[in-house]
Formats: sequence, C-alpha cells, structure tokens
Amino acid sequence: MQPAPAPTRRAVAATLMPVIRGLISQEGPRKVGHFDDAPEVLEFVGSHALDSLAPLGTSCPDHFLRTKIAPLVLAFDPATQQAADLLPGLEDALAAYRAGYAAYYQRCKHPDSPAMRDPNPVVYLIPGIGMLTFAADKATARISGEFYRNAINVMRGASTVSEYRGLPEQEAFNIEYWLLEEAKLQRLPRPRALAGRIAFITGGAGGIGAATARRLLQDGACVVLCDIDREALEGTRAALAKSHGADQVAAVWADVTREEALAAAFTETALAFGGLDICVCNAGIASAAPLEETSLALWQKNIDILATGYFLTSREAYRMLLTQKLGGSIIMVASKNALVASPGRRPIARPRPQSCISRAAWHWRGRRTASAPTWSTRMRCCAAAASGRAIGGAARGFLPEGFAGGAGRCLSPALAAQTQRLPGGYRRGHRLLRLRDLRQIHRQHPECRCRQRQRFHPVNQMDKFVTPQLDQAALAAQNAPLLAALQEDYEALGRGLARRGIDIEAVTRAVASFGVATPSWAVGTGGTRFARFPMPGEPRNVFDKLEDCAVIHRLTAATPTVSLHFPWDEVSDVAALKEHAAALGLGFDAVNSNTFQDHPGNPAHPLSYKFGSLTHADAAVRAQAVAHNIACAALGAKLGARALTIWVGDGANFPGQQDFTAAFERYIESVQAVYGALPADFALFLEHKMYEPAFYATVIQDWGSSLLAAQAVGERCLCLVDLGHHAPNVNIEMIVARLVHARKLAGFHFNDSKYGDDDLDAGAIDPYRLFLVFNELVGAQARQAPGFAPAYMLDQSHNVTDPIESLITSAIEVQRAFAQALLVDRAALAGFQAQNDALMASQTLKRAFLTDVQPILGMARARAGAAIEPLSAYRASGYRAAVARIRPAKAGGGGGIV
Ligand code: RM4
Ligand code: MN
Ligand code: MN
Repeated sequence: MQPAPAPTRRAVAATLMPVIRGLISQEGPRKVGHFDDAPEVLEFVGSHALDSLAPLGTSCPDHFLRTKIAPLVLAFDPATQQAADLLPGLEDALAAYRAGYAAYYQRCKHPDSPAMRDPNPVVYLIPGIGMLTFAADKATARISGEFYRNAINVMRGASTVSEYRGLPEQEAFNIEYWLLEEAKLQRLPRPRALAGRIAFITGGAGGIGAATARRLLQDGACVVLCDIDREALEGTRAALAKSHGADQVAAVWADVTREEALAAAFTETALAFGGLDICVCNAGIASAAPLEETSLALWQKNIDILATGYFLTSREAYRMLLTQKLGGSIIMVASKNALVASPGRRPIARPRPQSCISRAAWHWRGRRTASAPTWSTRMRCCAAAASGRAIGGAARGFLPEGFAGGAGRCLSPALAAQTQRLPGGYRRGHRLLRLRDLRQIHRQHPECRCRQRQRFHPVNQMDKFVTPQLDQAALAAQNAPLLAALQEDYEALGRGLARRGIDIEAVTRAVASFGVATPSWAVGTGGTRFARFPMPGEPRNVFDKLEDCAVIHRLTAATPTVSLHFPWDEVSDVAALKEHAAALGLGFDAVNSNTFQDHPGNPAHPLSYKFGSLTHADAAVRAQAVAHNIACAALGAKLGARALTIWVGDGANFPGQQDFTAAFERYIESVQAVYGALPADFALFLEHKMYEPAFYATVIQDWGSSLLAAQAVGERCLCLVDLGHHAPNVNIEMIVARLVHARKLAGFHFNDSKYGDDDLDAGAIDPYRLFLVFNELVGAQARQAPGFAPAYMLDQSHNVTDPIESLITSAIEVQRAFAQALLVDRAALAGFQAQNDALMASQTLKRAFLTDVQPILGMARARAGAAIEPLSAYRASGYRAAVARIRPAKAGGGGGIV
C-alpha cells in the first residue's frame, strides 16, 4: 500500500492521538504519545506482511519489554478512508487488545508472577499513516517507537533470509514478568506530580509564560511553548530543552488572534505529545495609555489579543479536552494591576483597554458525565502579578501546593473581596464582570437576581468551593494506594462469578451506566415536624445545592442528574441555572411542584393550600395549583428535564371532613388540566403517600389510587413509588411488579424507613427490600417489559448526618442493590418456581443478595475517575469546612421537610 501524503499522515495521526490517549488513560496514569512516519515504518505498515508479521510479536526481550509483545494494528486504507472512519472502531479494538493481553497473562502466569500490568497497547500501527507509541512519559514513548523500529528491521531481515518467528509466548511472558524486572520497576523513582501531563502555553517564549513552562517542566509535565516571536520561541525552547531534556519541550508558532494558526498549533501539540491536559492562556501585550489617548486601533489590538486570543486558545484547548474525556485545566492569566493597582503605583492605566478582560474574574468548571466516563475541566482566571511570579494562585487545585503562592492566594484579598461583595456588579452564570471600577454604570442586572433571595447568589467562589482534594488528579492519587487491593478483590470476585456463568465485566459496565438523581432539597438538613438542626455550610440556594450535588457525583460517578423542587429552587434566570448545572456536569431529572405548603410573598400563590391544592373544594385554589404545576413543567422543560412529579398532601384529618369520591374526581380533573398543558413528550409522575400531612385519609394514598388516576389521565401519566410512602411491611416489590405490568411505573424516590415516611438513607434499614425491588426491575429489564423505563431518584431528609455523606451512601446502596439483582440466576429461579421448590427459589435470590459486590462498585468508580472510597475521599477533602467558611451559618428552629 502506498503511504498517504505527509500532510494527510500528520492530520490522521493528530486526530487519532488524543482519542487513543483518552481511551488508554482512563485508568492509571496518563500516557504521552509519539508519532513516527519514517520510511521504514511506512514500508512495514504498508506491506502485505503486516497482518501476518505484527501479531507474531517482537523477538528480542529488550524490544518487547518496551513495546509489549505485539502491537495493535488498526485497519485503514488512506485511499478510501478518512481519519474519522478510524474512530468508531477504536474502543472495541482496544478492548479486544486488552482482553487478548489479559488472556495471555492468565495463560502464562506463574503463582508468584507480579500482577498484570497495564493491558493497553504501546505500539499502534496504521497502514499508510505510520506508527504511534504511548507510554508514561515522552522519552519512553519515543524509545518504545525506536525499539519497534528495530523489531521491524529484525523481521524484515529474517523474512528475507527465511521465515520470521516470534518468541514462544511463555518465554516472552517469563521475560516480561521476570521477577527481577519487576523489582527494577518497583524501584523506579516515584513519578513527578505532573508526569504524563501535557501543557500548552501561549506567550511561552518569555516572561510569565516561560516561567510557567519552567515550573511545569520541573514537575514533570511536557510543555508546548506557543509564541508569535519565532526567534524568542526557539531560544526559550532550546534553553528549556537543555535544562529539562529535549523530549519534554516542543515549540510551535502561532498568532493567537488567528483561528487557523491556533488550530494548527493544537494539531502540532497532538502530534508532539498526543493530547493536552493544561492550557495556559497567557499571550498578552502591555500597552498602556490613559483613556483619552487610547486610539481605536490600540483598543482593537488589545481586544484581539486579550479577548479573542484567549477565546480562541481556550476553545481549541477545550475541544481537545473534550475529545480525550480526561478532564484538564485551562488557566487564564490576567493582569492584577488592571484590577487593583499596587500600593504606591499608578494604575497601569485607568481605565486601560484590557481592563475589560482583566477585570473579569472567570470561574468555570465543566464536567461531562452521562454515559461517558467522568471527567472534569476547570478554568480559572485569577489575578496574576505581572512581575513574573508565575501565575498567581490560579493553578491551585491541580498543581502541587506551593506552585503559585500557596492556598488562599488565588485572588488578591482586595480582588477576592470585590468579587464576593456582589451587589454593584454584574454576573450571569459563573462570570462576574465588575463594571464599577471602570466608572461605568453602576447597576444591578435584574436578570441575575434569584427570587429565593433578594440578592445575587455569590456562586463565584469556586476557588473556595472546590477543595483541591476533589480534583480528578487528587482523586486519582487517593485511589492509587487502593488500586492493587481493588484489582485483587475484583479478580477474585470475577473468578467466583465466572464459575456462576456471570461475566463480571458485563455487570461492571451495567453498574457504571446506572445513575440515580439527587434531590436538590436533600442537600440541606431536613428536620422533622419538631425541629431542624442545621449544619455548617448549608446550601443557601439552588446554585449551592447544585454544587453539593456535583460533589456527590464527582465522588460516586453515580448521580449525574438532579431533581429540582419548585418554588424552592426557582430562579428568574433559568439559562444561568442550566449553564451552572452543565458546567458542573449535571443534568436534570424530573422536577417537582410544591403545593403542600404555602409560599408567602410569592405572587403565584396568593391562596392558601391549608385545605388542599389540586383537590381543594375551591376552584380558585385548584386553578392556582394547576397553574403552578404547568409553570413547573415549563421551567423543567427549559432546563432539559423530561417529567414533572406531583405529590400533594391533600386529604383529610378527620372522618367526614372530605367527600372521598368528590376529592378524587377533582384530583383527576386537575391533573388532566396539567397533563393537557405539558410540553410535548413531557411525562407526568403521580406520587402516592399513605399519610401525612393528612392523618386520616390522603387522596392519593396508595398505588391503587395512583394507578386509577394515571389511567384516567393519559398514556404519559405514570405512577412514582417513594419507598417510604407505604405502611410498614407493605410488599413494595410487588407493587413494582404490578405497575410494570400495567406499564405505569414512572420510577422511584429511594430512601428507607422503619415506621413511615422516615426518609432515611436508602438501604439503611432494610437493604434486602431494596434488593427485592431491584430484582423486579432487573427482571422486567431482562424480559424487556414493554414501556419499562423508570426514573431513579433519591428522596431523603437528613437530621443527624451530613447530607452529602448520606446521599453518597444512598447512591452507592442503590447501585449495590442493582448490581446484586444483576447476579440473580434468572433461569435457575424460573426452574425452581416451576418445580415449586420454594426453598431453592428463595436461596437463589439470597445467593445474589449475599454476594459482596463491593469490588464491582469500586472498580466502576475507579474507571470513571471517581473515588474508590467516596466517603473517606469526601471527608479528606475538607469540603464541608470549606463551604462553611463562605456559607453563613443558619439558626436552628422549627420543623423542616416532612
Ligand atoms: C414528600 C414527598 C415528595 C417530596 C417532599 C419534599 O414526602 O416524598 O416527593 O417532594 O416530601
Ligand atoms: Mn418523594
Ligand atoms: Mn416523602
């Protein structure tokens, strides 16, 4: 096969490398890549013999210790295919390679063999394109490539003389896993803090950029210097290469105001190292002129470099981070002097053109999850002293402590104060742009006010909100000492399950894709009818609540969505709320309406719900409740939710107080009115509850009433089961079976209880019941019950625990019950049922329930970049104490959520 032309080869490699890097760095340390399209490589990958020679493996021990016994060959024909055609099959190709490697390890291992090493390929061969190699650092990646080149020469040489043969597998294994080799590996120095990370720095040829590069290099990162000054660029590159090794540093020219130049610079970055982890937007200019002397051209130049340049750089970086799905950091360096002039110093210019940028404190975080592996990205812009003292504290959070001035130095005290005392500024989402100091209009932006609190939400304190310990790198470090034991337990469990005919990987995959929504109302302490005992750092508003929910998801990778409650969570700027959630990597599950209490001062609820809402005897109250539900659904739709949950406390406290029939009919009529006004495809969930606040008779007291109503209302009206809303000992799993049968199961509010609607943590009292519920669900899933697509949500109230800890626990317990239910031997169960073997049937369930699935849960989390032990990671993070410092303490008092 003819090699593709050089530009195509480079383009294909640049497209492929970040994707491969992302896929093979999900677990364990990040890898750095190397691209080689030397003629001998091209000849080999283009030869007919590739398919037969490559799998034979390399022959010389020295070679395959570096290259692994065989490369991964990616089928590709540059004449007819594009780079994009390679991507869809990549994941499977890698999985197959890993499975092959694991099988090789299993076949050949000895009782005292070291544990299996990273099963991902090192060498990737792409016909017509060349060879990619990936390793823990650049030098190793390059050298691995060179070793494979040697192997190519050996194969070529041998094949011309006679027939090339690889080393017998067992022999190869014995060398690869030679105990002395292992001892050598164990004695390697600990990798530096940023080993395997790749940084891109604009304005990298001098000043702050070069200082940042030096520091990142010291910590082990690979650095791409990007600058417009070719001469300075080469000078700095050469100097840094000399001090830190040529492998570690690359240089690329770009004008940051030009889109195509930046795109090319990032292509070069991918080719040089395989991807990106840290982008430092630093290229700037220092033009200073008093306002009256600032020409339009100067203004424009500033905008081009300092605004457009930052935008283009961060956008390209973000695109690459998205491709890798590994998270990363984008740092914006801005001038502190533009914000607050140093004492005794004239402000550089006041207002100076770039103030509009440098006065903007941006705090932005992104986290993508859903079905994809967890990852997070953070972008911060902090005031950096223009003195060359690196980059202020901007990097705290992912860089080692002390990198840039230590904790608390992220913003200068003056700036921190400014960004936190919000009235008088302008903010939307996470951006805070202060205009006052520009002597511009002093105004409050009405849009930014949240109805809940008559002032801005100071949500911009991300530097304080996210404790560094919650960063992905920190979590990985926390996981590191636990990994070996986890792997061991996982393998042992895998063997045990394999004996039962169960593929542990299939279970782990199912668990990994399982999500349960957190209830926004549960991240604050709840309380009982009697009292509420608030804890430090209570969320003040929905933005804080989302941040707490994000912590839960970050640690568990199990709670990608949040269920909101209106009007508790109502805001006037819905877009900002959505943006905030998206930046935190959260989506929304069913939204809830609230007509079980009055909302004094809220113009949408002038009438009281004391005697009911949707079923109230007074049509005006019913209309008000209906309107509220419709508004909730509309709000939910804007946020991307797909359902509205209605729970009403309507009912009677005394016999005779209410006409049962009339009340139920009014309920149906009201719900029909809501249903009729729902956005297209929106579902309506009816939640039943046995009692409270109505102590004698509740209108929708049980699943029977709920089902009757749902059937009367319409197809998209379904029944939601809150586990706590039943009499003690009620057979909830059977209710689930009935609702599945009727195609009316909306989903769940998971919690646990001993007496009533206790709202205790899921599985806290009766984990077996939770398992039995999941047994029904997994059974329904397995037989593909029609219309079966339940929504999983938590609904709890916390009186004596930290809500975040409780919700973490519950998410894990729900996942555990799901995993256990996946282990039920359904064929055997059906057999025992058919034979009326009651004992064995119940034992079949017990066996699944009693299997310790902890390693599966831990592995799913580890693979998703979450915490193997979320509770200890949370406690170690100091998050609660950190938020307590910025969220004012609340006084205790009367009853809370019931
Ligand atoms: C209720 C019910 C609802 C929840 C409220 C706060 O008992 O469980 O789902 O919205 O509490
Ligand atoms: Mn509920
Ligand atoms: Mn409840």
